[in-house]
Amino acid sequence: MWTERQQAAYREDGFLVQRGVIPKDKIPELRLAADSAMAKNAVNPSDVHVVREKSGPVRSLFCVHRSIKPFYDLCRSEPIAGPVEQIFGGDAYVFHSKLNYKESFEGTVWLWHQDYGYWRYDGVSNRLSSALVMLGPNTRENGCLLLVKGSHRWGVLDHYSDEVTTSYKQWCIVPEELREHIKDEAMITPIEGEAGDVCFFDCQIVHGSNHNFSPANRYSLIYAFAAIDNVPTGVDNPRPDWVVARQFESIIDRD
Ligand SMILES: O=C(O)CCC(=O)C(=O)O
Repeated sequence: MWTERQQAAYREDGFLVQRGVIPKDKIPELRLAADSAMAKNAVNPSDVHVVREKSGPVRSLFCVHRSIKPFYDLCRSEPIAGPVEQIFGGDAYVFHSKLNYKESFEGTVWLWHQDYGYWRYDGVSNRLSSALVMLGPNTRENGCLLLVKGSHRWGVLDHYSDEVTTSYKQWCIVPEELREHIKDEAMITPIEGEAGDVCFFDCQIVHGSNHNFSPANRYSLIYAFAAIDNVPTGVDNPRPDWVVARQFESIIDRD
């Protein structure tokens, strides 16, 4: 569980990185699950939703918490579910999950955005938060997550839908807004780390990531969590259930 100080840091900065909280002996099992899901999906894309780079390699596997047991168990384990319960002051469910994989030299960018820049159109409030679990080294060279500290307090900035930069249609912050708000490169924090490190971040924090220019594949597993009573409602054309939950099972084990 987080200390008072850690909770205050999360509220102030909009994120908190915890080092080595996933036991080292769990990592091979998680990596194996990731690799076999990607290999399986080359043949049979049935359990999870696959998004590929324009050049072919997997970019993201969505909905990995539902059908892949080690990923289901991980988001219910204390190092993840404990802080999430503290963030919301109560119970939570998985709003969506994804393995964001960046293949060596080919994995492409995530343009600057706030998750709530588009999740707000799913009929939920902003009581949403994500946990990024590193399943291998995340470095500047391989395209680690980049966060703008404190930007979760800027409100929701103007977004537009980008359909050309990568293979994935993404809501991104308009460049004028970025120039107005991010005046100095020092405001950008690269979230580098090792397998087993976890970064929790607020759904309104401004973030993105670069191309993987390195010879190493990057593995980032992201769970987006919602407070248990924050369920999607009142949307005419809901997005598919691989990206917006229709099941609201609690991640907190009360036994
Ligand atoms: O995987 C990354 O590098 C960034 C992912 C991201 O920003 C997102 O999924 O919203």
